Parts: sequence; structure tokens; C-alpha cells
Amino acid sequence: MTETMTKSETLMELEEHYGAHNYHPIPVVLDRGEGVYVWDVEGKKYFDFLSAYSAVNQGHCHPAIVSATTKQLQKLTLSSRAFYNDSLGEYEKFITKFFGYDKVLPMNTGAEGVETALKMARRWGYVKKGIADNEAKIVVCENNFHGRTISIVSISTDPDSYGQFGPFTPGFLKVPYNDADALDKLLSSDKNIAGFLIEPVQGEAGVVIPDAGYLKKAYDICKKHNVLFIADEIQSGLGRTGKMLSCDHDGVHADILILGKALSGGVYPVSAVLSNDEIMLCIKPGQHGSTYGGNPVACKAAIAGLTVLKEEKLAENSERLGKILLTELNKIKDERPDLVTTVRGKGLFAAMVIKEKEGKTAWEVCLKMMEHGLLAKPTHGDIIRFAPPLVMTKEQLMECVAIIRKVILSF
Ligand code: IF1
Repeated sequence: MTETMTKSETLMELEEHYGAHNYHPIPVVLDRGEGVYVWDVEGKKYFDFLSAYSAVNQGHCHPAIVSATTKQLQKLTLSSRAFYNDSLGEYEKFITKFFGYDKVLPMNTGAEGVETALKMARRWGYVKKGIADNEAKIVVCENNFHGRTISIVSISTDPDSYGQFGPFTPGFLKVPYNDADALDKLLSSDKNIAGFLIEPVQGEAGVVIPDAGYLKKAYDICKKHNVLFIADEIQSGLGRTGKMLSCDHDGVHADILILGKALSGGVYPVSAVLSNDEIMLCIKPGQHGSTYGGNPVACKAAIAGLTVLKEEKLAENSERLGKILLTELNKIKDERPDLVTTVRGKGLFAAMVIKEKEGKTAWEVCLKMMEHGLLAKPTHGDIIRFAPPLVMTKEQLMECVAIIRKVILSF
């Protein structure tokens, strides 16, 4: 740190020098979070309008989640699955009852959850559907985002995700999102299809919301062809779109449900894959696992995370405030149709598409919002994703809308 450099600049330089350059963050250095707010190292306060990509739906450092996790951290952090521990069974009962499944396979990151679901679907395909060994296929949607592992980027349609990471994992087919006929045609064409993996709302693609009823149609088509419907609710779930799960908007109960991120309220990496016995019991002892999967700290964090979502009625708050947010963002669009081309959203999950104007892009809009105390980040260049913590009050939301409006009108 030189005399002229701020603490933020010094810390950003450290990351530049010693860290991999696999991100291009908004230039703000955070050191504290509480509820809908975060503070930078200079003490400036911001609204967090990204929620760590929907991992802090319960708000930053929720006291109930922090307390439950801290207590466990001082008791037993990791038993490994070589032995039992006193938290896992209770957690497994809690989460399976919470979402209505027979069993759960506990993992840590979202990508691990997706990889686990892919293995489960393939295994079910061989053991239950009778697909010939190594012939199982899984259908995914164009413009998907399911994580960053080799198999998951193998299914991506985004060159930034898969470019120069080949050779790719075989056994995947792609279908347009929100197109039931295309799905039906594809599933009719190949008897070796074991599963259909979908984000009920596509997050990274820019909060792409399918037509009402599409998820139900897709689910029914999967049942017609004896294909597993696999819902990646890692970003769209846990209250984000105004229901506990985005599949709830269509009354769909996925055959395999994948959760992550806000499962622990951003306190600890926890993911979970839920399904019924017919699928889950195809995996036998020693055939899948993880060092930290199902550790006691994760169990306590997730029980607390889910309890907060339910007791504080955060999905309901998301639905109520999401309607207001969408209305207000559309008003801003109508004031500046030259700059804002599209607004869309479901619950407190919204996106604003910014037209490049004299070199002004979504990035510059986000920098300006940062100056005015609101943090958000563009995806795919021109789309700003808005995903505040679900604990936000209407007054706080209107403060945020005022900041967004002021910034947009200033361009
Ligand atoms: C990054 C994106 C969001 C996800 C869905 C699985 C995962 C994610 C629907 C994997 C993770 C994160 C990853 C993070 C930024 C963020 C992201 F921009 F990358 F695409 F949210 F949109 N399924 N999304 O959204 O979960 O392994 O990360 O725990 O990689 O930059 P993970």
C-alpha cells in the first residue's frame, strides 16, 4: 500500500498480483455484510442487489444461521462419512420432509450437486430404464448454466464457459429452452435418454423465464418418455422467484431436485440432491461421495437456512416485492426506452437489458449504481441482474428503485 493508494486499491492490487484472473469484479472491496447491506473497507454502505448470486436470500450474516453454524463449529466440524455423526440423520430427515422426497445426497457446491444428479440419472438409466452400459444420454437446454466442471462446461452453449477446455464429456443432447415441442421430438427420437436437466428460470442467461405452464408440459413429456425431470434450483430456488421452488409455479415435483447457494444462507458451502428411493438407491455404498459432504456444520447451517426461509416467509416477501420491482423497472424503461430495451423478472429475480449508447454499457451503469450505493453486476455484457436479499422491506426496495432510476436517467 503506498500513501496515495486507498485500502480498497491496495487490496484489489493484492488480488491482481497473487490471485488467478478468473473474475473481473466490480471495483468494490467488501468487509462486512448485514441483511440487505454490505460495507466496503472505507466504510461506505451499499445495498447488495446481487445477493452473492442468490446465496444470501436470507440476508447477509443472518443471526440464526450464524449462531447455529458457530455453535457446531465449536463442537464437531467434520467426521467424514467413514463414521456416522449426530447431525446428518436429523438434517436428512429435515430436508427430505421439507421438500417431500424419500432421500437426500449431501454435497458442498452447486456444481458437485449437478454432477451428482448427472451420475444418478445415468445410473438410473442403466439399472431401471435398461439403457445399455455407457449409452445413457442427458438432455440439457441451450444457454444453460450449471457450473464450471469439465462435464458441466461440456454441456454449455457459451464459448466463454467451454472454450479451450475440451475434449468434452459425451452423452449430452441440447434442446431450445421453453420449447415443449422440441423436447417432445427429441425424447421421441432416442430411447437412451435418461434425464432432462433444466434451470426452471435461467439465471446466468439473464433471468430467462419460461412461459407459464412450460415446466409442467416438459415434466409431462419426460414422464411420457420415461425420462427423469432434473431441476437445477441452485439459483432459482429457495424463495428467489416468489415460491419456495421455481417449479412450484407450475406445480411440478422434480424427479431429482438440486439445491445449493442459499441453502445455507451464504454462511457455508452446502448443496443437496433430493430424489425418491427408486432413483437414489441405484447408487450403492462406495460409489459416490465427498470428504465434506454431509458434514455437521453444513447440516446445521442448512437446517437454519431453510428454517429462516419458512419462518420469515421469504418466498412470500419475494413474490410481493417482486411485483413492485418489476412495475418500477418497467416505469424506468418507459422513461428511457433509448437505454433500456427489456425488463423481466419473477419474484425478486429481475433483469434489465441495457442498449449500448455512445459506448455506455451495462458495466458503466453498474459502476454508477455503485457510486450511488447499490451493487449489481452485468451478465453477458448487456444484462443487469437484480436479485436483492429476500428479507428486503418495501421501503428499502423503493430506495433501491430510486437509485436505479436516478442512474439510468443520468446516462
Ligand atoms: C461463477 C454464474 C450465476 C448456478 C446454477 C449451478 C451452479 C450455479 C443455476 C454452480 C452457480 C454461480 C457460479 C459463479 C457465479 C454464479 C453464476 F454467473 F456463474 F452463472 F449465479 F449465474 N447451477 N452460479 O447459477 O454452483 O458450483 O458455483 O456453487 O462461477 O462465476 P457453484
